[in-house]
Amino acid sequence: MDTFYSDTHRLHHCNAELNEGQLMPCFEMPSRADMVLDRVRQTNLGQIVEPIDYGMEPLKRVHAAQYVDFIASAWERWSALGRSHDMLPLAWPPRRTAIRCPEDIDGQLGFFSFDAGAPMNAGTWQAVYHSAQVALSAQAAIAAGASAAFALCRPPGHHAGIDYMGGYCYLNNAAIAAQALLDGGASRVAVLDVDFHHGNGTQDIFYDRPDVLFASIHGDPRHEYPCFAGYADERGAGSGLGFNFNYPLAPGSAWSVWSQALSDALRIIAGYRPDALVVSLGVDTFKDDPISSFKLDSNDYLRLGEQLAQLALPTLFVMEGGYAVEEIGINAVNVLTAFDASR
Ligand code: OKP
Ligand code: ZN
Repeated sequence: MDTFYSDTHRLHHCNAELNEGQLMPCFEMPSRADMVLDRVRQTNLGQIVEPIDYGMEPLKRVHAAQYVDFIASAWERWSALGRSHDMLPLAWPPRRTAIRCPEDIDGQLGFFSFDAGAPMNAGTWQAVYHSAQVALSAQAAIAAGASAAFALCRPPGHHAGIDYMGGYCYLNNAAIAAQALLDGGASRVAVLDVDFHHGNGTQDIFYDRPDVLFASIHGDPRHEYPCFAGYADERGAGSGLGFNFNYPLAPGSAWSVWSQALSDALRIIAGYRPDALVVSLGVDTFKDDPISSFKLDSNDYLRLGEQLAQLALPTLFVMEGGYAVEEIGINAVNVLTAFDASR
């Protein structure tokens, strides 16, 4: 399969994030994408393709226009205040608040985020914009008849909701691509999120809709980030009720447990009869991931690729998390090579 990739991701590189109460260097760093791209080259997975620019419109099909416009112009406003350090939110509205959008940048950063986990620097908007274009371009290959494509997105996207950023995510690349598939004529699209963390943003975007089925296998929110979503009883709302499936698993889960959730999710997806599958491909389920607690090993990703291929659906892989930088390429590309080999 072909890999869609843009060097623009390098422009997004921030200094610090909070982890376990300490400021630490950002785990979500440019070398992550470099390692995956190196592995794509080593394994001859397919061509490496530059994205086409589809503009802002497809981004605003899933995100609120005022949110997209905010992140697009935030750095300019920040630097106009003489600030050249990373941009971070300061405050969020608590329960029982009549939420109004403040006017200054500090207040608006809180208004358009759910945590302080999505810092921005001077190049962040360019990087996130092109990350979404990478997903859209890979999507276009699927729409044009390719059986699979790999969107090597960075930054990731699955924590970004309709009108908020958080957890290293700004624009929801997988959701933008899923919506583009529908806009291109698909009737139903399934999104399977295998990142260690619950895809709360993707869930938010499609929660009340039956045309996108969302399934996520992740660390139990009672113990794991993003802490407030990902419970099994979140099943959708309104006409979307019954089209959202969460598989929260205990910290420390290995392939034996994880693969049972996968089998169930694949059964549900097959029964939905989607026109295409979007896989939010995080490999932070790896045993040596520095911020996660699952115990998959590198060979398990081959099994994952084989099982996904059994669905025999046009499949768009969208890169999400994975912070064991030395192994991120091997693990992510194992899914893709095994997928290609077994269909
Ligand atoms: C983004 B993606 C746990 C800290 C969690 C934020 C993680 C964001 C993950 N000690 N910090 O889903 O890979
Ligand atoms: Zn993750």
